[in-house]
Amino acid sequence: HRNVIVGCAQMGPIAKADTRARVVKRQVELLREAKGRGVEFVVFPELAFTTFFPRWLIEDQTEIDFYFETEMPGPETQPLFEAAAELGIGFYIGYAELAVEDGLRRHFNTSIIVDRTGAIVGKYRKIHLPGHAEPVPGRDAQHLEKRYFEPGNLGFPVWRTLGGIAGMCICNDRRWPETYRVMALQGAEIVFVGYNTPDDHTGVFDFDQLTGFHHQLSLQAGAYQNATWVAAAAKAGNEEGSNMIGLSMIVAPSGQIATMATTTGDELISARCDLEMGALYKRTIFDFARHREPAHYGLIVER
Ligand code: ING
Repeated sequence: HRNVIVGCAQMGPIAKADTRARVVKRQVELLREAKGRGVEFVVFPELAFTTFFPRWLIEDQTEIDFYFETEMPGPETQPLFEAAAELGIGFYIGYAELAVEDGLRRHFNTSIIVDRTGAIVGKYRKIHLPGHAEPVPGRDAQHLEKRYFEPGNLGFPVWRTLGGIAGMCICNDRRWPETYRVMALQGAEIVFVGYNTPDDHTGVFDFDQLTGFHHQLSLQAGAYQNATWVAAAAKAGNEEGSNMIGLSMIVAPSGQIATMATTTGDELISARCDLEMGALYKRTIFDFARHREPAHYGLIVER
């Protein structure tokens, strides 16, 4: 057994007016609760320092860039890293990244893994951006991630940490089987994911009423079909008039739900994750080397 106590720090709404300092205070509270429960690693949501701003059409680039971090940690986010290191807890957190590369200002929807000493172990940039680049007429809430972010350029890496192999992704990525498979082919034993999932994505009720089901289905299928743990943390609740689902959860390689949030506010869930659990699945039903036939899968990468 290689047991790790993992927590998901679900966060309730972050208002447009909320300062990063106030948000970080809530995150530190969740870390302290995690310490009390013996948690060794905490998953925070996607875009965890600000409100989910892609719900709005924002024309002024300066106003857009207000939601981005130019350094990580920066002065306002450093207290989170300090508290985590003081408590000896590692964490995943998502944020809007403004990176200057080759003189170009580049905007990514990013997540990082930070170890228990406060050092950044790895970075991921969201590859599957949902929604649109232009506002959809007639919608009060938009979904403009394709307007504000570029697709990630770092692939789906995995890292040795927590005594095992961990990967990460962000929100919409969790709906695409390729996401988990690419990490599982690299040996991932646990995948961390943060999300902001409004319950009116299409405005078609028969679709939107299944938002929670589709969220659970995506995580449980991804975990089982790739024999990996999945630990997912929501930014939830009614945020600036937009209702976002909670249902943060930790899913075992069996596809079973080990624990699930029962509120749509700040809530810590935790579970003992045996990173060895996937091994039996990978020796039997999902022994990739013995059972997969990549020669027949070409269409997946050709189109
Ligand atoms: N949000 C949502 C997600 O993929 C969405 C978009 C909402 C898709 C509801 C389908 C249904 O979970 C982000 N940020 O990707």
